[in-house]
Amino acid sequence: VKVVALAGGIGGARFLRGLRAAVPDAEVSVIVNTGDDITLYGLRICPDLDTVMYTLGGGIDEERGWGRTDETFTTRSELQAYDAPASWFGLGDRDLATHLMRRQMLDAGFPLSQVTAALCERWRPGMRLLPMSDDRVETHVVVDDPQTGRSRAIHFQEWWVRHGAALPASAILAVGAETAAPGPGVLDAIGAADVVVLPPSNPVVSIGTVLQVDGVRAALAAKPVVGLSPIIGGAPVRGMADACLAAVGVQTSAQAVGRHYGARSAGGLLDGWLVDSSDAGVTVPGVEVRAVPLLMSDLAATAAMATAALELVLG
Ligand code: FO1
Repeated sequence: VKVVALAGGIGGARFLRGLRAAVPDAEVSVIVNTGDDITLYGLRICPDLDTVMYTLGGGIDEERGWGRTDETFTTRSELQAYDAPASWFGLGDRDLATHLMRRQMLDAGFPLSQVTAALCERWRPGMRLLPMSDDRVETHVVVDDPQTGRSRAIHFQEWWVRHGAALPASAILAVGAETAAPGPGVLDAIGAADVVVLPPSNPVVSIGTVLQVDGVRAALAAKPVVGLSPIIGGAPVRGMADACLAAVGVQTSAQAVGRHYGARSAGGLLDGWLVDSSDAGVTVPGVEVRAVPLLMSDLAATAAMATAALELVLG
């Protein structure tokens, strides 16, 4: 079976580990959000690509959910001693090696997709990681500045990491998405897929950004699509998806997110929508909804979620 998954960071990465365990023989292509990417100190930081790569490759810090295991932050402390403007962002010493490699390959003229493939030769994630685009797309968040009373747009990472998504957002914009071409292999992978899975990733800044890349949404219209709710009992399982949903006027509930994605038969995306057992009773017109346990508490529980998702649309 050929599976395409769209993915963001931690939630997507953990789900993919379950998917790999559930269907080890499946050919899985992951279209990864690059809207969270940011350039700091001249380095191109790709949090979602790295989170997926490290998680599937056994190199992730399990507790934080991002960055490397056994990480140290000596370089960051040194940067803080210089009062470096971006020292709010925690780039670890081990993680820095990935970024130096990426910088060197990008400088040598390789596109992000090829750089990602090269980095994956070390991590062997067991699936194909495809950046959604080789073109630069950066998510910005429009916030009200209490000092000036004016709105201003800040990079998603500044909003998320520096401000803990606590500044109320009035809009979230994927800058560059309108002209970004899909990355090599992205549309072909969807075209060849038997099923497309939307993992329990952030529906706005992860899945929502991938969907803005030219041709992706249209390609999905021809395929069975199943999604897993990142919202359980009215709250995000992890992360601050509620702040992102509020910015686009969607309630933080499994039902509202399902309806936000919408039924494929009605111009939306979904054929199937998996919600947590505690959200049984959710309805999305035109979509088959099933309630199963959706907490990714361990690999077996996550693999069971992946199996339920595939069964919902493939039978
Ligand atoms: N998240 C944080 O909350 N604080 C950090 O300092 C931080 C650093 C970081 C470095 C590399 C990386 O790949 C991810 C990092 N993240 C950090 C996670 C990331 O900012 C977000 O969780 C994702 O962009 C949202 O999917």
